[in-house]
Amino acid sequence: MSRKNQTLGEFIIENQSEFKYSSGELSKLINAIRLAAKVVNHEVNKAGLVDIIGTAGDTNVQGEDQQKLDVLANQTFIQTLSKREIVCGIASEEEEDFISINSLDENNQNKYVVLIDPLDGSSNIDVNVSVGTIFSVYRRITPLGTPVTKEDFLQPGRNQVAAGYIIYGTSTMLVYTTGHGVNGFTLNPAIGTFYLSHPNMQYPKDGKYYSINEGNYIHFPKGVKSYLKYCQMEEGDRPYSSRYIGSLVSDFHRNMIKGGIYIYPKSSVAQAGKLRLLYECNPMAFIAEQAGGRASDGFNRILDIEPSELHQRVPFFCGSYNMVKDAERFMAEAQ
Ligand code: P6P
Repeated sequence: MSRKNQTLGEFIIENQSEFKYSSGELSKLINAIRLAAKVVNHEVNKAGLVDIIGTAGDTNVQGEDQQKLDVLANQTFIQTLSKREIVCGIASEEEEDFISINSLDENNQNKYVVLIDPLDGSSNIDVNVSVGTIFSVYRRITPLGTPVTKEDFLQPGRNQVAAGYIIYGTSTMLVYTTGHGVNGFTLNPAIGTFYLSHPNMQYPKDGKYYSINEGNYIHFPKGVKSYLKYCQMEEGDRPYSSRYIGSLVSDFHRNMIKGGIYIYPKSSVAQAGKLRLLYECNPMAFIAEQAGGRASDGFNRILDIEPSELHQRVPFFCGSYNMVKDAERFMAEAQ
């Protein structure tokens, strides 16, 4: 049961019964995410005022310049989650390997692992464009009380028990699912409380926006080129509009509200695309499907991909169900 303007805390309590096999830990986990989101939101919103703009003078495991806020967001989510005796492991875009949280303690009964992209789109921070945090939650598959292993993280996306994102935009929102639909909560910064503003979010089956970096057009596979020409053709309800913010969370969020498709395909310069399966594509795919949308690599359902590496990349087609189906048709025809 959800009521507009319910607080996130009230919503979690009232929907606790939906969390199968959980005696409250998953609720505590979402509450920990909520707290970390408020801390990061505070830092992101004052980034222009203090010396936390710009690079931290280091690169992450991806070889990307770490922004100071990347480091801060990463540390905030890891510390907040670690302190609460809920998770036995965390994997992050900003960390080369996964982090074990007390899992060497044979009495460790913490059954969840979390994978995060602590600040996606962070290269947009210094130009004041929305950025986001993405999280994905699984139940560990190795026995409680034993050390957490990479196997606990390399699960297919269909095993997720929760996933969500925080978008630090014109307003800050927390959008998440536990497998029972998607709900969006907007932060009232004056009192630091998230309120249910978007109950039961639904991806429109069709849309008019396509989000892709057309600067890479010459490197795209034939099927993507054909689909883009279809989007731009004067016919029926087309041409569509191109909207590409360069921030996955922002493009995804707009498309989920207004209808649209986001594509980051493989190309001759990015053989597996750019986005990471475990902490970007899987959580966003879980949310998309829970909202009636669709997510694939152009051919196969994202949530059925069997992971092999922590930071592996996959091509990503995600959004309005019928638009993704159209794109997949062009990809198949080009085979
Ligand atoms: P490009 C941000 O770095 C990100 O991971 C997504 O948030 C965004 O959609 C994409 O990469 C932008 O990549 O190559 O178009 O600049």
